[in-house]
Order: sequence, then C-alpha cells, then structure tokens
Amino acid sequence: MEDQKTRNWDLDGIDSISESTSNDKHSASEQESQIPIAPLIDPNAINTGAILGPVVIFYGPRQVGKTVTLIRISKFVKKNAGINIRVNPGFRTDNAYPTTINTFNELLDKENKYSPQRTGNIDFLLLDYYENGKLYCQLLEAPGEHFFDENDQREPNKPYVAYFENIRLRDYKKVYVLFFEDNMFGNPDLRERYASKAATLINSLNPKRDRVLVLYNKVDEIPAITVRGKANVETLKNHIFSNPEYNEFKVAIKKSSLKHIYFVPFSSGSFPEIQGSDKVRWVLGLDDYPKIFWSSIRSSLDKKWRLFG
Ligand SMILES: Nc1nc2c(ncn2[C@@H]2O[C@H](COP(=O)(O)OP(=O)(O)OP(=O)(O)O)[C@@H](O)[C@H]2O)c(=O)[nH]1
Ligand SMILES: [Mg+2]
Repeated sequence: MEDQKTRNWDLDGIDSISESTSNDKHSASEQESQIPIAPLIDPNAINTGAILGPVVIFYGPRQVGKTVTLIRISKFVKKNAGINIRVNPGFRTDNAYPTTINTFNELLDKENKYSPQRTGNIDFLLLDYYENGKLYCQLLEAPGEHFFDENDQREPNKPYVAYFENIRLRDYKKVYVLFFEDNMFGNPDLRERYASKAATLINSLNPKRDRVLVLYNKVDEIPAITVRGKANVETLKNHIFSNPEYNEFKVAIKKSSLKHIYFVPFSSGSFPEIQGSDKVRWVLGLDDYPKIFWSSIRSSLDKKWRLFG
C-alpha cells in the first residue's frame, strides 16, 4: 500500500462515536492535540478474494461522508428491507480489523448520539448484505485517499492502490457510487481534479459489468437544491452539470455507454455542533434519502448479475 502517511486512522476514534462514551475521559483539548496517524496496512493483509460480487464501491475522497453513509444505509436496510448485515470477516487479516468489525456492529445497532467524526477504525471494510439467507451484494468502503488524495500533486494521475486495481479488473458486477458534495475540498482546483479522476474511471468501465451511481452528499447543507426539505434530482443534475469544474465529468457521463446512471441526493441527517465540545451530534435524517439510495442500488444490480440469483 502506498502513501498512507496522512491517514486519519485513529484507533481511539471510538471515543467520539459510541453512546457509552458520553462520560468521555478525554478533554476536548486532549482530543484536539491527538494527531491521528494511520497505521500502515500491509497490502498482504487485504484479501480481495473475499469479494465475490456484486460489490457496491463507495468511491470518494476523505471526509465526503462515506462511512456515515455506510452506517445510515445499513441501518435503513436492516430495519426496512429485510437485509441481514455482516462485516465480512476475511477481508482484512491485520490486527486492527476485529476493532473495525466491533465498532461497525456497535454503530449499526445503537442509536447514534454522536457523529462518527473520527471514523478511522471503520474506514476500511467489506459488508456482506444477505437477503433471504443468500448473499445479495457486498459494500466496500475504503479510505478516501485510496481513490483521490488531495495531498498528492500527482492527482488526478496518481495510480490507484494495487488492491483497488485488482477489484476494478475482476469480472464480478460492480456499482461505483461516486461521492460528491457541495464546495468539495473548499477548493475549485481540487474539485476539477477529482472530477477528472472520476471521469477517467467512468471512461474505463465496462458496461457489461459496471454501473455508476452519483451520490451528492450532505444535501441538508444546500438549501438551493432542496424544496420543502427534499432534494430534487433534476435540480441536482443541473447543479452538477452547470458547474464548469465538472465539465470533464459531465462529458464522460454524456458519452458513456453505461446503463442508467442514477443521481442520488443524500443526507444522513444533520450534524449540529455541541457547544464546548469537539463532538458533533448526529440527528438521523428522514428515511427518504436512504430509501431512494437503496432502490437505486437495487435497480443497478440487474437480476441476471445477482450472485445465486
Ligand atoms: N451535514 C452533513 N454532514 C455530514 C453528512 N454525512 C457526513 N457528514 C460529516 O462529514 C464528516 C466525515 O464523514 P465520514 O463518513 O467520516 O467521511 P469519509 O468519506 O468516510 O472519510 P474518510 O474515511 O476519511 O475517507 C462526518 O464527521 C460528518 O460530520 C451529512 O449527510 N450531512
Ligand atoms: Mg470513512
């Protein structure tokens, strides 16, 4: 695995995410002074053989909300869609993976009080979604810099890490969920470079086995595309396509022979800051967003591609 020096993989992160930590033993200043340095993951500890497909890949940079979305959609499908969820136990063989599994399971079952602000220990995992006892699909979340590293000047041309290349080339069915948010990176140049990398990905896909879903996250923060609290898909599309920074992305989408590309506005809720604390409360949003996201995933996973289906 290359260049993980800035990885925000904080194994103490659980302190800020579980309810049991409301008597947090760290003061805010202590927490701020902790500079989370990621442990390097040995590439040999990543077992892509655990991916049988179809796999839904959460593709997006750091902090765009992949982990929070993973938790939100998982809570929704578990409660409303009869899906049984298991963190795939064989995806990583490093010593930190059991903590990842426990943290995810804890977040899935508990009512979250705090936003998983330091989601480091649940940043890299494979979920198995079972329906009627059969594996329906898998969801992969990986650290943002594995897709686009805003700290690396080579972007958008930085090569992907080896395990992701391996997944990309495999024949199982894949749905790439391309994450965007408003004012991404707070930097137009980075937005353009990220969109360019996403465009290159789209151009490289195989319409026979690949699907794309564009997820525009944190729409709770964009009154311009929400009407009566709900985001409108056409407004969202215009919002993306009218942005010159996303021109290359727009061209790739328009030229693509991929089957239907879904545009999904998304919000996991709202995240009000708690005064005097470095924590952010997570007020779970309405089910509308995960409902639409889930039905778009299902539609993307055409029946004939379903494993055992
Ligand atoms: N307003 C708003 N904020 C959100 C939403 N989802 C996530 N966030 C915020 O974004 C932060 C980052 O979310 P993560 O899910 O950790 O981001 P990530 O993409 O997994 O980041 P990496 O694991 O570093 O690649 C969270 O701590 C939340 O404060 C949302 O729906 N709305
Ligand atoms: Mg994450």
